[in-house]
Amino acid sequence: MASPADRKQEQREAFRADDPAGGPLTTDQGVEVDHTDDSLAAGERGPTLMEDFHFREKLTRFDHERIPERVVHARGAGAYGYFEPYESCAEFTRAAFLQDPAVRTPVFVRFSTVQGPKGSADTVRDVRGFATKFYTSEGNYDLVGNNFPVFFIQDGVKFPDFVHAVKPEPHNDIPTGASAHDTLWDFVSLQPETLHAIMWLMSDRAIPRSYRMMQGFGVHTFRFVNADGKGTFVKFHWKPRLGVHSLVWDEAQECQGRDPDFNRRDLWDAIEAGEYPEWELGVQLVPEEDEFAFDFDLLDPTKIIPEEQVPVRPIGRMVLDRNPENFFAETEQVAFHTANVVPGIDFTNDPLLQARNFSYLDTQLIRLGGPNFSQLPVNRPVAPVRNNQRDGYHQSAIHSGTNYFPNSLGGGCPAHAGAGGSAYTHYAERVDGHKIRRRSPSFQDHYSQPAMFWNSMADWEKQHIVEAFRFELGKVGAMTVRARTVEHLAKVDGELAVQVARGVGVPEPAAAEAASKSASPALSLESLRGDGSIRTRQIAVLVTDGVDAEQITSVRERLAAEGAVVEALAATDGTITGSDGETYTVDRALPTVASVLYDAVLLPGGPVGTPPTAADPDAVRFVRDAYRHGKPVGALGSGVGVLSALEPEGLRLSTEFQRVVADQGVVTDTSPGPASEEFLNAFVDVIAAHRHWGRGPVRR
Ligand code: HDD
Repeated sequence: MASPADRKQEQREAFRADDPAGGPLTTDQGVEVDHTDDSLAAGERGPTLMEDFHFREKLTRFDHERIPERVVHARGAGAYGYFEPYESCAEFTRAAFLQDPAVRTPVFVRFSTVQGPKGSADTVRDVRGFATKFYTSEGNYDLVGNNFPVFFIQDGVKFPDFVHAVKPEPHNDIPTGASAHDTLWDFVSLQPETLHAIMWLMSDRAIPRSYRMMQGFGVHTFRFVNADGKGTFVKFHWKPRLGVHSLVWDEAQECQGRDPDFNRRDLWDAIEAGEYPEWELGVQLVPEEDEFAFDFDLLDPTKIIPEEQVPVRPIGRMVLDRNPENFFAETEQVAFHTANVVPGIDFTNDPLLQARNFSYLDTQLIRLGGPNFSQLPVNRPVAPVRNNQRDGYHQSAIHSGTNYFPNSLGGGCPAHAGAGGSAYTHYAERVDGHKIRRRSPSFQDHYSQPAMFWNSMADWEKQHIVEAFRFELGKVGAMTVRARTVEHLAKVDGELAVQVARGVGVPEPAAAEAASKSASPALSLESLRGDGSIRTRQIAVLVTDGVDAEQITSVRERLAAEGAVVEALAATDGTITGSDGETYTVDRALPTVASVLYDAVLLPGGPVGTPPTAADPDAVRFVRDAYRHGKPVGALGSGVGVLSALEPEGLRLSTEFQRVVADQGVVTDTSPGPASEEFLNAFVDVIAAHRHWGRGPVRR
């Protein structure tokens, strides 16, 4: 098998359609074109001539540039990287890529939103797709997951209904990228199996800070099969090294305007900067004998196995270290398929998974215009492909020899691999039953796990969930739909239902007990802080002429050493003059950015008594927004004055020199001069914590 480096080079070459050495413009036939600024005309002011084959070819090619966008997950961002196992998983699976820690398997990952079209904004409230193609030595393996561990429906036959309901409404194609509309909630209120995924959708998981800071889940229970043919149920988990972090709804909405590409820009920039995102792959393993040991059905994709019940065992790590060369060729044309499995990984009878195993191949046939999409560089396996499948649109292989089996004229090739060797062998599960169109009774409990999710949330997470329900249902015109949804919530948790009912103007349901008292602490964002580092966090330093240069330098050096990205923002681009008389470069002008694009803000001081940025309304708004969104705020010297001018309710600020005060994620020190070690440590700590809840209001 080619090394990852060779593979990278090979892929690069494959994409590089242009002559790498450069050269003059040509037609698609390689005929040189003198220039492409004027079409061929009969006289200087005469009509364009049909004879102009370059003009016709150029326009025709342009007219055909678009392919249908994905019916769901249309908007995405992708990257290449590699996967390496920590140790051999031979006890559970014979999959070659899970055997040897010394073997790196190349991967391509595509992250996506679900509802919105290709040009929609990134920070909408939605599920995020997390699809990984492993180019293994035994063929391609696709783990096509999401950042939620559960799905909205239990049987794929309902997928078109669910997608029609969540997509923009059919009469006016509104809303774009959003779930807050009548048809989705009508469906939800009539289909309680959606409730568990809906709880996730209303949580902060649905507005990730970064693709690099979200979990991924295979969702279904799959099956590992070892070399002896023994099966083990398995659920897949991706855990980000940087921890799981989210936006708050208000900023997510503002981000849609400030930077609709917020998440994909973040992924791209991090990889370009050499800050390669990393996830650990973990598995929950359930012996076959324990298939019925749970109070839910393992085949039901609306259920999780609580991590406290079956711990997640880390088996390897994935690093994304290369951006695509061409968005269309790679990210758009990549074709995932749940049925792309390798020996050692098999399916279960989860009815949603079975449906997916049909749908993905089917959709690529129309989306990519024919059956030969596996030949596209991004889809091409590194394992050799030999079969008698032939022809079709866009065939780019030149096959020779016979095209049938058995044959003698072709030497019997390609020969059968034969059972038992390296060939894929379907797990010999015993199946028998009557043909029925009916949901299993073991799939009927729709309330216990949504209740468990709710019970597992910290108070601030619960608060955000209530606010999300109020927002979403508040956008629903049909009061009957609002009321019906609240009735279902009452079966999840009485307090949740009452809180939502109060916000959306429907009768409060009678107080009810939670459907389940159980909790899974692993579900709370509080337990998903990752490595606790501040790597790649974006820190804004608000500067102006006269700013205390020593302060900026001391903070910049420390934060950069911790891997954070520090940017100096001023009223205008160019340079500012520091208190030391030196000029400093401004990274961005305040009117071109906003607080929602940063993770934290620092207000350095100026000459004693002058809060240097207080006079700039953009700067004041920046700080106010950062504060309202729970972001870390640091202020030094007279910079503290900007904060105190906002009169933050109940917040303690430093009032005397040499005194660092850290309160609710706000770290202040009124001392002039370089930041003290104590200040820097406290500021790094509050940035690592990401957000700080429970702050009182500030003056608007
Ligand atoms: Fe799906 C795309 C994930 C249920 C049918 N799905 C798609 C993508 C992801 C998922 C990440 C985007 C892949 C990419 O980046 O190209 N889908 C899921 C998960 C599901 C799920 C985690 C539930 C556990 N999907 C699901 C069902 C069906 C589909 C039940 C149909 C029966 N999904 C599709 C599709 C898409 C797709 C229509 C659209 C574009 C594509 O496949 O390539 O076939």
